[in-house]
Amino acid sequence: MEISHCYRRAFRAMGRAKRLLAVCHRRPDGDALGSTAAVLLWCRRQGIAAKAFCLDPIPPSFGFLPESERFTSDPAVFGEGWDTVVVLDCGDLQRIGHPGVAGGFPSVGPHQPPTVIAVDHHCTNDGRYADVSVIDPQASSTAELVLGMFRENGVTVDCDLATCLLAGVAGDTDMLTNPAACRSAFRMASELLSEGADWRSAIGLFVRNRSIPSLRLVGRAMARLKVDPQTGVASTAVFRSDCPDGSDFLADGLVDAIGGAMDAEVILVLKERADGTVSGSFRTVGEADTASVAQRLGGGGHRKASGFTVTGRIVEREHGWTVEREVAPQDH
Ligand SMILES: [Mn+2]
Repeated sequence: MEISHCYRRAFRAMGRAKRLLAVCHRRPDGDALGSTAAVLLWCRRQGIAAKAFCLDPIPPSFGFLPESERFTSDPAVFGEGWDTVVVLDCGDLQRIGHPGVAGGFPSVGPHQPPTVIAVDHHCTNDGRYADVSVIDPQASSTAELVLGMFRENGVTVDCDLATCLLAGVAGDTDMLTNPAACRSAFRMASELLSEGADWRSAIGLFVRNRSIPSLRLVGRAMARLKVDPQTGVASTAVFRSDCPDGSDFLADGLVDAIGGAMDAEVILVLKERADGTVSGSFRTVGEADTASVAQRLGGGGHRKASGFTVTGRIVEREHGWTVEREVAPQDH
């Protein structure tokens, strides 16, 4: 289906909403938060009652985003009778991180499931969880698709909306430097800047965003880098003992900090997480399709940037760090 047709269908469905819940993935990034905040802003203008759900609280550095006060991390919000749910930047419903909605969203009345709209650019998204979807893996960011939908339907992009969408495209393209930074991303950033986007907030966020403890952690992780001469995979690991405050936040974005390595085909960062799982993040500027590897491990993402979470432990080998998965005991 042509993308402009998807834009019109999704926008019509949003326009019919009386109560709209916008949902993005857990461990949110600029794209998840920016595109979700943009939908909330539009709802406010239309007089549609709206909230947003993100399982993890918005990091303080994103506090500049308009509408951030309308985000909640309380799953009870799903029970508040939404006729429309817009799922943003989620390849599948598991990415939301709340098991209660992994199979779908609660009905408004006894026989009235909400209309589910997906807006996403993950190549692993088959759109099956949505009634209406705008999915384009060629798009730099979900924010680019939200902007496309607004433009197609004549929505005026003011400076607040532009700030949200700039945070999205800047986040997913590492400020227009990574392989997702296609021509349309540059064009979009330029348009948003001329609409008055607050670029100091939206871009400053990605350059001056590490505390001293976080920099120390990055240093330790970089010192552990190992490169496999056969595959060109450079890998490293972060352990719980590296996170003195016990949170996962210090290691956020580490894979992008290492992504500048010019002598590695693929970067892999493994992290022991506070909940006992191990997560992995891949980046590449080469031809490798990291999404398919991540998908085999139950994750997903893009060809050049993807991730997964498994139960297991991190193991050091001669040429790299790997994860040894724990096999669940069989039921008898
Ligand atoms: Mn994204």
